[in-house]
Amino acid sequence: MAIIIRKPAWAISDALATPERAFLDRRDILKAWGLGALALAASANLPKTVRAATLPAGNPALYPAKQNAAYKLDRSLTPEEINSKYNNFYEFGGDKDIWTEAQTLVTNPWDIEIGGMVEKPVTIAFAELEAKMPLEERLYRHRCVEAWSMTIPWTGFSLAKLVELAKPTASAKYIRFETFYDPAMASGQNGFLYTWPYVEGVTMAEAANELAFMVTGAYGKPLLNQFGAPLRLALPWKYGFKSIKSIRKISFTDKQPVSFWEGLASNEYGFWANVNPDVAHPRWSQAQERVLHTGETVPTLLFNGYGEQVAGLYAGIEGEELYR
Ligand SMILES: Nc1nc2c(c(=O)[nH]1)N[C@H]1C(S)=C(S)[C@@H](COP(=O)(O)O)O[C@H]1N2
Ligand SMILES: [Mo]
Repeated sequence: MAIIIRKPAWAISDALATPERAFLDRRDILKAWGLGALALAASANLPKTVRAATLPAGNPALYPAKQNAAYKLDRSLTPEEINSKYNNFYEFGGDKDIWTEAQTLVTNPWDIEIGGMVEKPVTIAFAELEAKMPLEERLYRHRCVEAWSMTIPWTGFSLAKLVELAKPTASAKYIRFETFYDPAMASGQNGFLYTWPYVEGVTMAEAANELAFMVTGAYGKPLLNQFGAPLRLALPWKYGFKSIKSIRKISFTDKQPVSFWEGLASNEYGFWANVNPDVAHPRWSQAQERVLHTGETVPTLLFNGYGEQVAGLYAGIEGEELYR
């Protein structure tokens, strides 16, 4: 079987996309190659739509949740029809139209492990978490590092509430989030180019900021698979890749997590990834963005327009690495 290496337009520089240089000398990649090849062979026998008919994880009776009027937008919402068919979810492929592939994601049952530096590690069923948390709707902007943007009515609860539930110890400095790893379910996890699972992280101070939002729904309904069901993050002042989808594990740690894209190309995708129009990506300008549903090109704003809420988080931390 031919193995197709698909280089995402934005993700990897030409130099890094050369397997010999960047990947083949890394033991974990070699390991992933071995596992990936086996999983690829196995998944070739599966009909593509076989898993689509499972129950969704979210409880429709909890949606729509009451809108929190503190989170307003200066532009119109991106229609669900457009947003739900233009996604980044590399577990299902590197194209924007992976929403069909994402229907193989099984989200019920779905357990979330909360551990690391906490008083007591717990595994909680998504349904229990969703029922326990005070759900609200917020209108948020989303700015992808690829210089397109959209606006979404998310439903969820603040990350701070989850921290309260988890009871981290005083030594915790970061939260590390991890997506599922299941190459038989997610076609994109069969490749050897990426180091799965997808990982992201924030500092405890960022997690305590009211804007940091755990998302369980969108457009007044439980999350669709392609949006990262059943639970994802939304960090609207950061580039979109920080907003990790389909979270399985949440761990508290004193080590700065190395996130998925940072591990692949740290010169292009850093840990902080705060939106800043004045700091160009190594391969393109970040000064402007294309609004997905109107096609307009508009100026990008510092912290994606959320500076009032988040600029204080970075007082005393200097340098361009905050913005890539
Ligand atoms: N697990 C996982 N989370 C992810 C991604 C991904 O590929 N896998 N892509 C990120 C990127 S680059 C963006 S822009 C947003 C896209 O979210 P959307 O498809 O809901 O617009 O999800 C982010 N979270
Ligand atoms: Mo993105």
